[in-house]
Amino acid sequence: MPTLETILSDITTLTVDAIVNAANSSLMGGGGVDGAIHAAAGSELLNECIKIAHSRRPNEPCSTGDAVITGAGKLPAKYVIHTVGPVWRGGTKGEPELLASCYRKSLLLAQENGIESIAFPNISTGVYGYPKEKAAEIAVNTVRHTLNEAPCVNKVIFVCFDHENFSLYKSKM
Ligand code: AR6
Repeated sequence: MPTLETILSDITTLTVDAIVNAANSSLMGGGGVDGAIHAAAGSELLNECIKIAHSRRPNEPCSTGDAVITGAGKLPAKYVIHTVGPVWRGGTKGEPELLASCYRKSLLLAQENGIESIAFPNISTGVYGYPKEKAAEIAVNTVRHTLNEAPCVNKVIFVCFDHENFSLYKSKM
């Protein structure tokens, strides 16, 4: 059985096969966890993102709910999986399905790449304004449901950066 863990930490410090980035559709970096990951990984990561962006749709290299994978530059992880969460617009614009898709597609990409351990941030709960409790429920349920399609993955870590998310995840595990 794969293990699911919740920790309070900075995701850039983790030695796991893959960390997930809460990116935006440009893949060119930004603030929050995206900014922290690019700052710690260095220019190699941005260069890989630029290459992917150039090979895809020019105005939206990664659509909301989708995910792409790169190396991890100077980070201790081996890979970064970049996924684009939905901006919260009240909950009736497909946000729950799009957020679930981020977790699901990230795990399927992990499986394709032989990744055994993966760490997720609390996607969309920062700048994108997704209510934290609703987001935590989707994260935990989607990961639980998708793991049987990703048998290679034996460890999933939910990395919280604030105490509110940390206690929400603890209560859902
Ligand atoms: N480690 C773990 N979690 C973190 C870290 C970190 N170092 N830093 C922040 N968080 P956000 P979003 C948490 O805003 O809401 C970017 O500009 C943070 O506390 O990073 O998906 C992108 O480029 C929050 O719980 O991502 C996009 O434009 C969670 O990570 C946009 O923000 C997500 O917050 C994406 O918005």
